[in-house]
Amino acid sequence: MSDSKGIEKAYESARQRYAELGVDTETAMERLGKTAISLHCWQGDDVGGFEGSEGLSGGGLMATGAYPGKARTADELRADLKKAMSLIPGKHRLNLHAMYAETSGKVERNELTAEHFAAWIEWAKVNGPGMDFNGTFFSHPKAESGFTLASADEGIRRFWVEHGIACRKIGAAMGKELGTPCVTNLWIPDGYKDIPVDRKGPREQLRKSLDEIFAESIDRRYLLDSVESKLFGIGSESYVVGSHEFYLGYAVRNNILLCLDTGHFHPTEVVSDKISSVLAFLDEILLHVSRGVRWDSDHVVILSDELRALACEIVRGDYLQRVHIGLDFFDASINRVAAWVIGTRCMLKALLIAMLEPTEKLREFEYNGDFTSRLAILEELKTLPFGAVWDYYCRKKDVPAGEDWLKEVRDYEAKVTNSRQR
Ligand code: RNT
Ligand code: ZN
Repeated sequence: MSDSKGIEKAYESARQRYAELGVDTETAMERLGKTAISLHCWQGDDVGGFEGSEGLSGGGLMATGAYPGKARTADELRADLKKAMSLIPGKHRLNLHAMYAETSGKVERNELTAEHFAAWIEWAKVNGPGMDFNGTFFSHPKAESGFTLASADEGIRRFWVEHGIACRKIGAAMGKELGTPCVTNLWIPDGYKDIPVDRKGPREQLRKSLDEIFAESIDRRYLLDSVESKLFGIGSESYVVGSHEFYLGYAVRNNILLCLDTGHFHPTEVVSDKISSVLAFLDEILLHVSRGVRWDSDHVVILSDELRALACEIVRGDYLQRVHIGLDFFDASINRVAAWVIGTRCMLKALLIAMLEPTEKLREFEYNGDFTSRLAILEELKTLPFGAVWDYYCRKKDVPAGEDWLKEVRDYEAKVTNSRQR
């Protein structure tokens, strides 16, 4: 990567180039600096958690690969996250799963409290502007039947309802403690591998369970509830109880957040086109930005056309306050710290590119029916020097520009993660 002088020089010429189109690069960088991404803890240990079990099981989720050095303890995971965050410009949130509780001895999931996350909350006070949270409705003996909140077994259903209630209390405590609402997301794996006869029954069960979980109203300054849909999973190919229509309806009726995971739709469907539709009826949404390759494979997010389209929709619609951007991928085949850094930097790059767009100008073309200019300028924008603005932004935020971050990950690997034995 070039030295500071080179970065400044490149930035200066990029600044002028964007100014020609009426775009102020300084305003774009300022806006980007105010945008927090929620970094998911589970990339650091392949969705393992600290409950002492064999790790990820059931729920149709799969982390493939055996790259050495994964975090084995909460302290290691926090250290890895801190390293990743030090290579990402800006201040970002921490997204935790219930199975990352730190308990001395076994505590059942329906008995978890905020105390079991005290160390994480303390960490977030120092390292980030806030926390988000998720109930863990998989990797558990009571989820082995494939059904949790939609279970016809009252004991099982009740257990998971209690877990959901516990998670909302934990989320509220996190939000209160950190002074920023904790988006607490609920995703369940419930569904059938093969064609069911009764599609209605489990959905009625799920609705009843959700009503019980969300019965207590909690101050939105502390907690924002969200529900995540899915089209299919491994082992639930034919029927998923919590489908898109189900949760969209539930979220609209109950005025809670809907979580759109970019890997949870048919491969020809795109979440970028759903944002302005669902936000016509919902106050806020949560995104799980992921990358499915042929299926919901949760590959590391890259700067794809769809990622750019997603960022454009958020920025063009002026939705930055209403769309909570969380990441959801887990790749065990590459360095896990690098995975966080790559995915998060790509998300930020996509947002920066969107913020560097002369949107008003493009809108005018569109309103006036000048689709020729619209297409022409959109294509010209693709080769504008946003990379120079990005490098300058990274330097400004005291993190490595260009590929320089990789050397730091390699150093960390040699000094820290390589010495970890499984
Ligand atoms: C599963 C959902 C869910 C999980 C995480 C670990 O398909 O995407 O969000 O990936 O909660
Ligand atoms: Zn998700």
